[in-house]
Amino acid sequence: MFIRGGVMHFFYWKKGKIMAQTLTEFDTIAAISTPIGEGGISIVRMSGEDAIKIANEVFKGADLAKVPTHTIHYGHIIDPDTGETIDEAMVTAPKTFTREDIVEINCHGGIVVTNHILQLLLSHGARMADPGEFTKRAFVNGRIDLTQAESVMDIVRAKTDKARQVAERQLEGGLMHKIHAMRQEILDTLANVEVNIDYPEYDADTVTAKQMADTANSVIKKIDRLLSTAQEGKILRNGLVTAIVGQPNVGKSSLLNYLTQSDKAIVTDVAGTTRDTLEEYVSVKGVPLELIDTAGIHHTDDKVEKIGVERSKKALERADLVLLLIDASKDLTDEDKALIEETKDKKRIIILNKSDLGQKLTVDQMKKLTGSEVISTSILKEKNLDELEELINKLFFSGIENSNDQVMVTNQRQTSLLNKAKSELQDVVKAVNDGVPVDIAQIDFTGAWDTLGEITGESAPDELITTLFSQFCLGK
Ligand SMILES: Nc1nc2c(ncn2[C@@H]2O[C@H](COP(=O)(O)OP(=O)(O)OP(=O)(O)O)[C@@H](O)[C@H]2O)c(=O)[nH]1
Ligand SMILES: [Mg+2]
Repeated sequence: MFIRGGVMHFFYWKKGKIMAQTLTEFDTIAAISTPIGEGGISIVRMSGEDAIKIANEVFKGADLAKVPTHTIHYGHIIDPDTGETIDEAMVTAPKTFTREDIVEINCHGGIVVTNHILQLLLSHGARMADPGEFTKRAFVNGRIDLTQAESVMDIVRAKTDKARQVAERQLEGGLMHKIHAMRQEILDTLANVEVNIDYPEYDADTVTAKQMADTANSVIKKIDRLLSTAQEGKILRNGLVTAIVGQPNVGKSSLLNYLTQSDKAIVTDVAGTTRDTLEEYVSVKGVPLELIDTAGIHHTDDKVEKIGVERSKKALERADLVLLLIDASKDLTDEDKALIEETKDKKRIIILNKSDLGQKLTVDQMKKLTGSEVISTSILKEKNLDELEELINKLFFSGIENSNDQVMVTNQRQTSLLNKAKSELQDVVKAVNDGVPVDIAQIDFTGAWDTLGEITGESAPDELITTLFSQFCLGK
């Protein structure tokens, strides 16, 4: 028996198989699930064994212990100690997401009202929930796996529709099923290996070894397919870090303002207007960008500007995509050339701006010089900007826009575990090729099975689970 996150797991033997049974012993948790502020309604949520009992003590309208599941009931929240009516409310009491009794109190949206109701629940036996604890319970109760729990967070944080779609697919279990299938493949082979180790008279060592290597290769292929989505998955989830760089006064801040449809950045004809980096999230034709407007990168003795230039360089290092602006109405300066050189290993688009003032540099010349994507624009006259957006989209999402059923790996945790499993399987293949005894090669094979299980949470360590859920927002 062991205890994990308030849950007791028992193991026992049945028909020669090890069985696990989980006994949950949960206290009742409560939190405000809607953002704190003024709004039409707010929801205070409670989950756990005593949820219905506690709710019945403060809710007058219906006996929540007797109502059918998935129904909503009108009534009042009343402080039983003072008899004071706190608010009108609609209350649901279904068995839902967490697989335990959940009560959701829909009250008027307002900081004081919601806090008062929450305090009432806490004083009647509920405990304040930790961030992500509702979702954690759904996981611990076996209602969802870790990839699905992660997708809940991704849906909440999705910055574009595409990111939401990918997360929804993960919530439906897309990634989980793929991982399960791979684990099953390994497990089936392992079962065969066990049989052969138990009956060495079959002398099936070579057959078994080959089987193990074949399965390893087959799973490696599947892992590779998933890993190939990781870069795009990361971008969808976090946004493509995009640095707008160039000499002072070329129109960087004007571009940020155009793409964000705002006037967040100060634009003037004074060179050196932007002194600090400015970050904004924006969706450009479905591509989520974390746009960074930077101070013009050039040589300066000004103390403040110098710090700004340093920050611009840091943004440049961090960038997945660089939008390098050059004033096309002037000759290329040495500082332009230095920036072209500095960004040559990055994914970039060179923007020849101020085309309305005449063009000393043509797109073709620049393409020849740099081998990069080049586009000519006038941000002031809004010329060719739609084409620029198309180009950004094309550069990153040529593959995935059409692949609606695609399962993607969306976070670093999943990616690094897939890489680990892959390397364990590669070790298996190598061991088999080197003629290492089957029971030794089997160690890495079992290791890969375990590592894949960490992705879904079947073999994830406790600390990881705690850390993961603590990143959630309160009430989720
Ligand atoms: N003619 C013309 N002017 C432009 C164009 N794009 C921007 N400008 C003007 O150029 C000036 C500088 O624009 P900003 O957007 O502040 O340039 P910046 O690169 O952010 O400048 P710093 O912050 O000083 O590095 C402003 O007066 C803009 O209106 C363009 O395409 N054509
Ligand atoms: Mg600027």
